[in-house]
Amino acid sequence: MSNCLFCKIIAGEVPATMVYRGIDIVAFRDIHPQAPTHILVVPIKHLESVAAMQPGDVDLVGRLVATAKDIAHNEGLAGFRLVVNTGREAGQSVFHLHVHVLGGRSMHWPPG
Ligand code: DGP
Repeated sequence: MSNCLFCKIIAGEVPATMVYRGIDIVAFRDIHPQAPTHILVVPIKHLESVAAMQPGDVDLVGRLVATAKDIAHNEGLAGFRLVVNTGREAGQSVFHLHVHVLGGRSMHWPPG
């Protein structure tokens, strides 16, 4: 998508600190980290959100979670939180599906 920030990061048109680049998934550090480790795991395919998932996307979305787990391990996180904001009301601000990997501090529940 020509007007999507994360598509531009994936294409190298907007700089980001990449931590992983696979065939169909990338991961880069969040520009406004909410924890000592805050990484976004993103499919290369433009998919707006979980709400836009089709049956054919189930494998890809499952592998986003698996990649998030591997990244948390590589970052040395003892515990971590995965967040997928879906829709504006839930706090989604970039409409290209992404999994937040947050760790390196104590987390509270419920989230704000
Ligand atoms: P969400 O609010 O769930 O849609 O998360 C979007 C995240 O994207 C938010 O935590 C901040 C991050 N972000 C926004 N703009 C940029 C950018 O230009 N570069 C990077 N690396 N992250 C960004």
